[in-house]
Amino acid sequence: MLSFNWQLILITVNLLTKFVLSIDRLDELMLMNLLSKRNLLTKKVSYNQNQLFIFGHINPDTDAVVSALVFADYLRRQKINAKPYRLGDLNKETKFVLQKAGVKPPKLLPDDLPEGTAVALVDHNESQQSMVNLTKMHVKYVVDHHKLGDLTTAEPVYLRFEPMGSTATILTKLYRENKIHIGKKIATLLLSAILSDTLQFRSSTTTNDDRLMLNYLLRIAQIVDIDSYANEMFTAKSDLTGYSIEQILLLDYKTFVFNGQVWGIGFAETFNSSYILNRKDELISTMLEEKKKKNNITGILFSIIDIAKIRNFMIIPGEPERSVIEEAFNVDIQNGIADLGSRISRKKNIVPTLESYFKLNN
Ligand SMILES: [Mn+2]
Repeated sequence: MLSFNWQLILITVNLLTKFVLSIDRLDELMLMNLLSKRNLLTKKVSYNQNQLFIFGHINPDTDAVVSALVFADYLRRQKINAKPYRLGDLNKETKFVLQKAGVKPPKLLPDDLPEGTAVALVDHNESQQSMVNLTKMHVKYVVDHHKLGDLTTAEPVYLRFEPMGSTATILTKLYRENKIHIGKKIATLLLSAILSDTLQFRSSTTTNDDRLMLNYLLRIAQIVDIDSYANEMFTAKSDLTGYSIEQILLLDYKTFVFNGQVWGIGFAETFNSSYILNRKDELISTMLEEKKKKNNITGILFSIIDIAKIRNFMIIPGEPERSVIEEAFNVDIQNGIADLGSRISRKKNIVPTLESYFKLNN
């Protein structure tokens, strides 16, 4: 009834406006204002505003998506009205994992969350890598394994940070510490995210806890051949057919602030490094375009991680990237490629080195 009355009132207001307009050339701005107010009143909200919104970083990877799904489960089991979301399209590895676990992907985060909405961040904490209006939200929880960034809160907050190989490892520990049962679906999700983030323990970010939690989860998930399961995951991730070069650049792309400069660093972890290396020239022009498009970016880098060889080939589009990478990592750059050897972790081998380089060259 109420909404029907509102409709009537709005239609009347609208007609009146048109009448007034016809006799008095009412300012166009005022009409626009009225129309936009009508939109606000009649727009249906597709979510419960009293719930907690949980999400991982933009350009989500398997750990970001899984952590949102699993942390929502963990909180719901404690009667907290939590719901998982994602901040972008799923990559092919994540699609494979969700299918294996028999879990539906989380929905895209609505872009009209009102100020003060309760949110939980998983697998990230820097505003650069989060939803657009993060600073206007009420951050209630953060579970993460990255360096601490620019996060500040107005109220006390639940924080769980540990330098583990994946956020999924920390979440597994949370379940176990609180004696919450982990079922087969959740176990499959968690172990896949551990494998994904550590590249099945090839990455130097791997800790003993990652191995312990993975072994614990394997029994629940009843996965017998972990090597072939990991290979299937990485093969799915390596399949870049159907993506444009721009999509490949942005598939696993994060921006960081060094000394007030924004730097973008894309990653592609793949069994098939030659596929991307062969398209280096296209990639470089796309990187330069991206830099022009987002005019606040000082430098842009793209690493091709060969999962089998454990090797990082970084594509250098020009200056200032060339001199920064040469000096920071003490490497030679040939044909626009810096061979960074076994430094395959962005968070452990690339970002900290750049951070200290910029600190010294302030
Ligand atoms: Mn992660």
